[in-house]
Amino acid sequence: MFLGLGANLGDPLAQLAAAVAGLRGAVEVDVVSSVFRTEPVGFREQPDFFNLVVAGSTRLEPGELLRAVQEVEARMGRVRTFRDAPRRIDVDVLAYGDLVIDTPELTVPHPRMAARGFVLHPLAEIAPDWRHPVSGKTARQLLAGAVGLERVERVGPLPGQPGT
Ligand code: PH2
Ligand code: MG
Ligand code: MG
Repeated sequence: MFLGLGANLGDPLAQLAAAVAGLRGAVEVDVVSSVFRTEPVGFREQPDFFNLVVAGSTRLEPGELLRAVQEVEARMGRVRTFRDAPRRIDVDVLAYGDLVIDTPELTVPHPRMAARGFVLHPLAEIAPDWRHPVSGKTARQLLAGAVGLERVERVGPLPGQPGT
């Protein structure tokens, strides 16, 4: 299972670290990617984001996992205003094994992940051979084939995490 994390308000690196810590319990975190500084996609008049991807496993069903990550967001003071608004923390379920889910609450794999550098760069770093269950393409292939991605710059390991 892969989660995508992002933050662009407050102290993004500290919030990413706090969110990864906050996931433990719900999620067994196996690998944390480097942090990438990324240009905002969608609503562009906002600060750069800091993004990373977590690989892990969980005993929670997908819907339960979604609620667990939303609880982490809420505990960290996420305020929902408008779509793509700046935020202290965002935790998205990117993929859950080979499952393909499309319900009003949750779409897995994340419908826009193959077009987002802020997902593909960290994902290809930690799981280059992971295959998208719908397209059959690996993370490495998705990244190589994506055109017109936003600006993405690797910052380094998340503070407090072993380096990658
Ligand atoms: N998240 C969004 C919209 N746009 N852009 C970047 N660079 N990083 C994000 O995490 C991000 C975004 C909606 O969740
Ligand atoms: Mg998001
Ligand atoms: Mg989200």
